[in-house]
Amino acid sequence: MKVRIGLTALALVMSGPAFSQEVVNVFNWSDYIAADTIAKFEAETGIRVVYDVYDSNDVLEARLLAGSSGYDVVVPTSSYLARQIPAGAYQPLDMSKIPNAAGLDEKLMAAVAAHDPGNEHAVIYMWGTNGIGYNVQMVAERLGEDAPTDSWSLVFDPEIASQLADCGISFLDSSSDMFPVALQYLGLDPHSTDEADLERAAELMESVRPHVRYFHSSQYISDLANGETCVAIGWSGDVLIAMDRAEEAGQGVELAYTIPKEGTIEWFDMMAIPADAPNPDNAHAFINFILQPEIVADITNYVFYPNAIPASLEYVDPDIAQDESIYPPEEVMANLFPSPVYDARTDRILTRLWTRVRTGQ
Ligand code: N2P
Repeated sequence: MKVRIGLTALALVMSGPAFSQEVVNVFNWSDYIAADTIAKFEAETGIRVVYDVYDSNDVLEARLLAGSSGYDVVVPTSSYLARQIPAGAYQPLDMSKIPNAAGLDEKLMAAVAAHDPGNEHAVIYMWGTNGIGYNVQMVAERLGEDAPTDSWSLVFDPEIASQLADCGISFLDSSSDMFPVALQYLGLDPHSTDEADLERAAELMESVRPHVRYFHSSQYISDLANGETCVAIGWSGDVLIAMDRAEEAGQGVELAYTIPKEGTIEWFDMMAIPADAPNPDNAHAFINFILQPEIVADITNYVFYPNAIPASLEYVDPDIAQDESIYPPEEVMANLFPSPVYDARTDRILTRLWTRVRTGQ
């Protein structure tokens, strides 16, 4: 108890005006950090954290490429990082200032080296999958026991989606998350940049568009939890956060997360430092702090995404460590594919098609 009071007092003193010059500006995904991570960092280092959130790689990218974002640490998905590095968006990390990076899983870091050659610019923050979150009871009431909750057809087959429209379907508002899974469902290459393929994926999504209540990439957490919607294409941990909130509310909302059998995206979100970060030293300190096994385990326990520090598993809640929707088993992993890297031409096609899908015209 004494220690806790001591730290809080220290944090108060250090965040006071006398120390206000030491700052780190962090731009991270919403619902993506433990409740006490920032306070712990501030108490330990005396560096004040200015924390801002987004729910879209496209929003982050627009800020970064406009320059002078003012951010010191950002968390792009590795497939976006891949095209942002050659655009000069990031500085190489000084690994001598991130000794805890030695604890990163070598296999996972080797996998993301496909997007960041030599792992020079970024380290893994959390990773996860795209899948379907659904309300067990509402879906069963409408589709019976045969509801294809293990398949993308739940949301991409108009016959099925139309029966769920009244309880509310939501899609991620992210073309780079939606096109690959739509292509995969169609049996096409999920990484295809062929305009005809992308057109087919758009037509598929347009065919269910009348049954989709909204497109949003974070709103579905509370809506699923409250029973306001019944099905969401979403990110693994976010659906599990909804599940956790539903349980806590005790209103009898039972949710589940499914990784569709056709396969899905496995993505990695990366901590990186913008080229023009105003406080690069503090950025390195923040990244190093996060990579401590106990700290990163706290985050995993709070947001239900796996991290890439194997030594953290000892501190991860056993229910989470054994949850196959968080840590997919081998046979499911074999069905996952990395998020695609889109070039500027494909990006333009996707933006145009996505506007058409979203607006339904
Ligand atoms: C965090 C969602 C991040 C997942 N709430 C998308 N990369």
